[in-house]
Amino acid sequence: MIIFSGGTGTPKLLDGLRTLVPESELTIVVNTAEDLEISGNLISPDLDTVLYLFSDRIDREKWWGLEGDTFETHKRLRELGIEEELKIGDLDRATHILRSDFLKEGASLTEATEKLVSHFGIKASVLPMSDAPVSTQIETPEGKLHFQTFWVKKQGLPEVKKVEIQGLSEAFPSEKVLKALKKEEQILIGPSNPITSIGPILGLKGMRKLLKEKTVLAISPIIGNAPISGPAGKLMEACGLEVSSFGVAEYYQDFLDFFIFDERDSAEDSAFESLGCRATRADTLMTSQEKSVDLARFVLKIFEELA
Ligand code: GDP
Ligand code: FO1
Repeated sequence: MIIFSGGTGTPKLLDGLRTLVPESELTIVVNTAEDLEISGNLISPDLDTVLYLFSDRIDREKWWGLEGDTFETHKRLRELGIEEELKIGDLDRATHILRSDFLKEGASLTEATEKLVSHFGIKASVLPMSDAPVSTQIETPEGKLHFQTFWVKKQGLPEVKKVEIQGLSEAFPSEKVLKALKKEEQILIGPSNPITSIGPILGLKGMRKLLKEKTVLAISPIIGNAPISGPAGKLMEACGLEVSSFGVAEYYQDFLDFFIFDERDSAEDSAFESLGCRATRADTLMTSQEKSVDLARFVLKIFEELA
C-alpha cells in the first residue's frame, strides 16, 4: 500500500497501520514542500516525523522532533545572535547534518532519505515526493512568507491572500515514487492538510492522472468546519475550498473512490455520492495509539472490500 503523508495527521494513522501490516509492505510518499534550510542544514519536517515515527523516537506530544530532545545548540545560537526560524533539537539537528552531508556529496533527496532509513533501521519505504525543490509560500499583507515563517514565527495569524507552491509546476514525482505507483493498486491519502501536505503531492506532474487508475481512499482531516489542528481551515478558505469534509472530498473528486469522515460530522453520507465516491463515517480522532490502530483496522477492512 502507498500512503500519501504530511507531518501530523497521517503519521498518527501510520502509528496504527504499522502494528497491523508488515512494515516492509508500506510505502510512504511524503510532502517536501515545507522543507527549508536552517543554519546551513536542510530540514524536511514531514520526512523527519515519518522517520522518527518508524524508528520509535517521535515526540508524540508535538508530533515533530525526537522524544526527550534538548535544545542547547538552538539556545546557544540565540545567545550568539542567531535566531533560528524553527526550534531545532540537538538530536534532530544530527539528522539534518547527516542529510545535508549526503546532499553535498551529490545524493538526491531520495537517496539521502534512503541512507537515513537504513541508518535508522526502518523497513518501510519512505520516499520524498520529488527530488525537485518545491516550496510553499503564503501571500499575506506583510508580503510572501515561507510556510514555516507564516505558521511558526507568525503563528498563522496574518491574513492569507494566496497560497503559492513554488517550483511545483516543473516538479515530477521521483523515479522511486513512479515505480511504486506502477506496482501498487491501493493508495491511502491520510488525514493531512489538503493544501500544504497533500496538495503539493497531487500537484506533481501527472499525479492526478495516475491516481485515476488506482483505488484511492482518503480520510478527512476536518471535523465539522474546522481542522483538528493546524492552518488547514484558513488555507482551504484562501484557496476557495469549503472548509468541511465535503470540501476535502471535492478537492480529491477526480480520482477519489472512497472517503472516510468523522462520526461527529453533520455532513450527509449522500452528499458524497454527488462527487462520484462512496463515503462512510468513523471515529477519526486519533487521541491515542489504540485509536490509531482502530482507524487503521477500519481502513484495511475497506480496502479489502474494495479489492
Ligand atoms: P503537517 O505537515 O504538520 O501540517 O501535518 P499533516 O498535514 O499531516 O496534518 C495536519 C492535519 O492533520 C490537520 O489538518 C489536522 O486537522 C489533521 N489531524 C491531526 N490530527 C488528526 C486526527 O487525529 N484525526 C484526523 N482525522 N485528522 C487529524
Ligand atoms: N513547529 C512549531 O510550531 N514550532 C517549532 O519551533 C517547530 C520546530 C520544528 C523543528 C523541526 C521539525 O521537523 C519541525 C518543527 N516544527 C515546529 C513543526 C513545524 O515544522 C510545523 O508544525 C509543520 O511543518 C506543520 O506542517
